[in-house]
Amino acid sequence: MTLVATTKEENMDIFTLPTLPFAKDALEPHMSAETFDFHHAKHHNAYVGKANELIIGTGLENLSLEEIVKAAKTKEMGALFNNVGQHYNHSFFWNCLSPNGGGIPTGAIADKINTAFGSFDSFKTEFINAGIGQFGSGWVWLVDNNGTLEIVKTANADTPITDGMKPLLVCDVWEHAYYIDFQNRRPDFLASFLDNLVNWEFANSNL
Ligand code: MN3
Repeated sequence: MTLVATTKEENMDIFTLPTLPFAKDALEPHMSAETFDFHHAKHHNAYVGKANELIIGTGLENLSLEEIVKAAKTKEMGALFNNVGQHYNHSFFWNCLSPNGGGIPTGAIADKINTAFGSFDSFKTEFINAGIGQFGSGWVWLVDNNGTLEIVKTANADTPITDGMKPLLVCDVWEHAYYIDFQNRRPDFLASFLDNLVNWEFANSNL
């Protein structure tokens, strides 16, 4: 067997897997290091790798990630959209988690949530129910839709940025997000996300 030196040039990738903004065991026991070994290092990494293959020759290579997501949707480039959409959504999601997160929001988002949903408890119920109600794989979001805060759910790789909404917060409700820690108990995962993990500081920074 002969080992052949690779001619593949390094550092040519358009997309790179972002480093987690915390240690992979920092969210335990609510989200385990094993979950991150699969969810970040395998699932997200696979979307990044596939996106790097599919972007070649599209003419979109020099756009920003958000612009590529929108262009792939408009041009109905389904395979590229699925992978760049998932790259965008996951990159956003990691920032929505914090070892010091969870509980009642503070800052400007707290007021906006009270205005839009009546109370934090109503928001919480509506967010969890939207996550439970997303049939199959997808995402539940808190968005700014033309100045009004709304909860929206998207299927598979879909993302509210293609509908002109500004994401403030997201929770991944694909099974791979919670199966290791919660098995089939998606409602418990969503409640734990809001009680223990949600990064309100990041949500505030997106306003
Ligand atoms: Mn995921």
